[in-house]
Amino acid sequence: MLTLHGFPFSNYHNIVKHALLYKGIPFEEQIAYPGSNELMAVSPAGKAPAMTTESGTQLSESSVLVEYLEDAYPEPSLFPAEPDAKAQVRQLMKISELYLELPARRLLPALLGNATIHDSTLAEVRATLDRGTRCLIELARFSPFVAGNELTLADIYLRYALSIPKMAGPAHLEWNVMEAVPGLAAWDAMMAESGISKSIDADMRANTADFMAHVTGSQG
Ligand SMILES: N[C@@H](CCC(=O)N[C@@H](CS)C(=O)NCC(=O)O)C(=O)O
Repeated sequence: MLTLHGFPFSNYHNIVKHALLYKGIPFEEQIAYPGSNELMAVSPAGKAPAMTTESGTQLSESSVLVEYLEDAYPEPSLFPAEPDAKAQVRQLMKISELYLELPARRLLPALLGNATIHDSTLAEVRATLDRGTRCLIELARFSPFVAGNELTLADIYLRYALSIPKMAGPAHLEWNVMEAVPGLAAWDAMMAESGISKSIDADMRANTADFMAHVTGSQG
């Protein structure tokens, strides 16, 4: 059986877990935290998530993992068949990661601990988030899904890419992504209603204490 290595508090882990659950692929979830020997053994960069395929191949990087799932388990598909539409979904996935998730992630030390973030960093983060926001306003359709009338990987990527901006914006930037993009809040509420989202969110909440203990332990 396929194994997903990582931890349920991780938004990147949850991108892959959501795709696995949507496709109905049987998998085992192996809890492994960054910095642990378990994760280093399967992920050369030591990042979550990683995957051991049914044939025993070890892979990492969430976008690689979800593309692998599409290739190995094509139905139900999370991409449109038509090449231009498929590229537009990939474009939204990339934008979600590069211009929303990654800049906001720079504020994690302040969100998870009590680190002070320099004003110049806050300004850089905000500038990149504004870029991501402009992209979403231009590209996201919310009709009702991000790329049209079918759920795609663009929805799954955006849902979990927004986890940190949703917290970091109001807490550190006097900015709220949910208000900045018309249609985003209603789409987010719709996404949260799915059974898969609810089970992932419940697993995430259940993992919070263990993850925080791991973070505190590895810092102390
Ligand atoms: N580009 C990676 C990012 C994964 C990532 O940053 N995962 C976090 C957990 S949410 C992690 O493992 N952080 C530990 C580290 O950066 O050392 C992916 O798409 O899988």
